[in-house]
This record gives sequence, structure tokens and C-alpha cells, in this order.
Amino acid sequence: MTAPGGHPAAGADFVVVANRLPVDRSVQPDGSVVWKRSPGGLVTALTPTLATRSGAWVGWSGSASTADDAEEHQAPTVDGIEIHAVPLSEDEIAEYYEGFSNATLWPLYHDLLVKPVFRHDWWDTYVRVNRRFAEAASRAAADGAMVWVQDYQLQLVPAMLRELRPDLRIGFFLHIPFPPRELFTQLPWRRELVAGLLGADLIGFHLPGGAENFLSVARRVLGVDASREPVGIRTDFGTVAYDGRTVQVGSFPISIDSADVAAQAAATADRAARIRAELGDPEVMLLGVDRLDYTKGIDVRLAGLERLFADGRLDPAKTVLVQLASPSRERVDSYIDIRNRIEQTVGHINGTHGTVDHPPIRYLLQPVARDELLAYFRAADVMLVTPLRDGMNLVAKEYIASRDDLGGALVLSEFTGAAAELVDAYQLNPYDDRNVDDVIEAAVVDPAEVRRKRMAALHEQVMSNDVDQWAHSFLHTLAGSPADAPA
Ligand code: ADQ
Repeated sequence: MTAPGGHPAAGADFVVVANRLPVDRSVQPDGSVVWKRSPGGLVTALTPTLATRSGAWVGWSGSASTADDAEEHQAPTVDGIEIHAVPLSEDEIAEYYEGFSNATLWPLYHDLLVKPVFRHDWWDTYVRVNRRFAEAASRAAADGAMVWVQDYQLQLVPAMLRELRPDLRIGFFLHIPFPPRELFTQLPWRRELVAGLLGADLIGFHLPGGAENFLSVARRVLGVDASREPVGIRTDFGTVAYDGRTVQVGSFPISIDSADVAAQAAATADRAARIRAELGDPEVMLLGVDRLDYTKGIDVRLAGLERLFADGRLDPAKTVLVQLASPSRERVDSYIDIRNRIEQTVGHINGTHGTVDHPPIRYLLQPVARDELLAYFRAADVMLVTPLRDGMNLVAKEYIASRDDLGGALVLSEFTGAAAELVDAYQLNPYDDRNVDDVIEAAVVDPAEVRRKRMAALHEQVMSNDVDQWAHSFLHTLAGSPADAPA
């Protein structure tokens, strides 16, 4: 049934649009299709809202579609959420996802840690795929619905969706840093991207710095009137006057389901003790947990550890670093390079500073089950979070939430979004090798009461700022944003 505006009379009141669905689609040998829920922070955060308000989720299933697949797969409703799958072909995955999203935008938005690739054919595919997401969202949304678009893969969706459905209230949240104007303006399609984002009523970033960079870019690239003015209570706001509307811009630092992580981690005490025994009961257990990505600074912590061993400041016979890395974007060149570099360094450190029965680095390249991960958090004396740039970094918050025993210590790069809130962490500058060594050493050797005091303050911070509050404060601001206020 179609309403006068050309959109469905039925449909969801609240629609999330994200690159990935919260479920995985797989085709069985007999040809039948099975959808399995894939747990993730975003879906956990939004499940209550999605369930209470007739919610839908628009996203890609994670596998390539062939020409004979249906244009849009409708999966059964999963946990009360209506699923709308957006199909992507092999070529679209290569150009929209691996190409423009992860070889152009990702490095550009992370301080040019590797050189972004600018290709007009990738851009054309990015536009085409964004339009497909916008059209799917338009079909899923009820009249006057609230739509929340997520992240850098979908920056054109807000404007495309507004054109199709001016009745909707549209929010956008960026999960990665928004770069300074001098870097952003390298992008040949800078005007189109900024205009795409400005289709939203509210644009959210993790930090005030990202919001400010965006205001500065909007002013320069589109010549619009963008100002910084505090409107919200918990967040810093600015506004952009654009196309006869007022677009709000704010900062909303994301978090985790802190109580749930704390409760699950507390139940892993036995497993945590066994992990240390399996590692040969080292005096010091260090831990790294990351997607294998060049932004995460896995190489920074390995280099620091090697210097500390070489200088006799840490004893490799009594120290273990467990590095859990999950495979990511494995066909993108820069990810193949960083993987090779890390694996070479691990081999070098173990070959030089280890013995046959005690290699100081234990490295896994595979995702680890949730309860196992929490047991590792509980077991580790020092957690090493050393990115060169990171929008927030949820691993740091997960580690802190797991330590309601107030044990352990967090080493945290200043270049993560989390550093703004987690001021009691052992913070370091990953670009300063002496500082890296000194801070890691301090986290290991500081007296127990100093480490405990820091962890108590961090634990308090993370337990009292969870992902529910994040979602609520964004959606509350979006609901209250002026729909047709004169610019
Ligand atoms: P990511 O870059 O993926 O997220 P992060 O925030 O740390 O980074 O989240 C990673 C998630 O994957 C965590 O929940 C972590 O536990 C899990 N994980 C990592 N390695 C794992 C492993 N080996 N096994 C199992 N699980 C593993 C992007 C941005 C971040 C931002 C988030 C949310 O880059 O800056 O914090 O989005 O906005």
C-alpha cells in the first residue's frame, strides 16, 4: 500500500541504516537461506529502541549477491527488528567497500597514515551504492519516521534520502575521526560529500574536535554560514544554515554496555587464572586486542617492547605479550602490508629475545569468542591500546569495565577519542618512542596502590557513561531538532 507521497503507508517508525546488517545471511547446501544474529556494539545499543518503536535495519549482509538474487532480500524479523538487506555485487564490494570506503576515506580520515587512493570509478560506485541504501531506507520508513544513518560508508545517504522523503527526520553519526580541513579538502569530491551529510537534521561526531573540523570544512567548501554555539546540555553544538534548514552538529562520545561487560567478565575468573597458567605463569602479562589495522599501532607497542627488552628494562623471560588480532579488510593492499610487518616483527622479537619454551609474544590472527576475550581482559596486568589515530576505541572501555576487581592498568594513546574521557589512564604519545617506553614501563612497575587508584577512577567513568546514554542523547537531540526552522 502506498501513501500519497509515494512511500509506504505502513513501515517502521525508527530505521537504522548501516553498512552491515546485525545479522549474517548464509545460503545452505540445499539452497535455503539462513539469517543468524551477529552480535555487535551498535545493535546492542539500539535493540531496546528498535524493539519498542517498530524498528527496521537497512544494511548489507556481508556476502556478494549474484545477478539472479532478488534485488532486496527481506529476511524474517529478527528479535523484533525488520531486516532489509541491500545487495552488493563482487565489483561493488571491491569499489564501494574495499575501494572508496577503505582505501580512500579510511586513510584520509585517519591522518593519512597511508596514502589515500583517489579514483573516479570508485567514487561512481560509492554514489550508486549510497543511492541504493537511500532507496531501501525510503521503502522501510513510515511517514514521519526517524532514520539514523551510520558511518563513513554512507555519507551521501542523508541528502539522497531527504530528496526522496522530506517527511523524515534524519540523523547521521560518524564512528571515525573527521579530519582537519587541510586534509579533507584533498578529496576531489569534497563538495558532494559535505552536501550529502548536510541532508541530515543532526550530524554527530565522537568529539567536539570532529564537529569543529566539520563546521570549518562546511564553511570553506560550500561557503555556508556555520557557527559554534552551545545549544545542548551534555554536548557541544554548532549549527549550519543550509538549503533553508538548520542542521545541528554535535559531539556524542560512544560507549559500551558497561554493566553487561562487567557482569560477564566477573564470571570468567577461573578461565582467567587458567590463561595465566597456560602462559607459564609469567610475572607480567601484557595484552593487545585489535582489528588488524594500521591505525591501531600494534607495531608501536611491539617496537616499544623490543626496546624495553633490549635495554634490560623488562625481562623477556618473565614477560608475555598476548596480541589478539582479528582479520580485517584482507584484500586491501595496506592491510596486507601491515600484516606482513607485524608478523615479521613478532618473529624477530621471539627469535631474538625468546627461548624455545618461552616466546615472549603470543600472536593470534583470528577473532576470539566474547567470553574468552573477557577472560583475557581479566587476566592481563597491562592492556596496551596504542593507536596512531582512532575515533573512540571501545577495547579500552571494555577492558576497564571488565576490571571491577580494580586490577590491571590501561596504557592509552592520546590519539584515541577515548583519551578525552579516560584521563586516568597511562597516556602516551605513540609518535615519541622514549615516551612509549617510559609509559609502558611505568604501567608495569608502578606500586599496586597507584595502579589501583587509577583503575578505580577509570572504572567509575566507564560504568557511569554507557552506550544507552550515548544512543539516548543522540536520539533525544534528533527528536528535538528544529525540522523546518528558518535558517
Ligand atoms: P573499530 O575500529 O572496529 O571501530 P573498536 O572501537 O576498538 O574499533 O571496536 C572493536 C570491537 O571489536 C571491540 O568490541 C572489540 O572487543 C572487538 N575485537 C577487536 N579485536 C578482536 C578480536 N581479536 N577478537 C574478538 N573481538 C575483537 C570503529 C572506530 C572506533 C570506534 C568504533 C565505535 O574505528 O574508533 O570506537 O567504531 O564507534
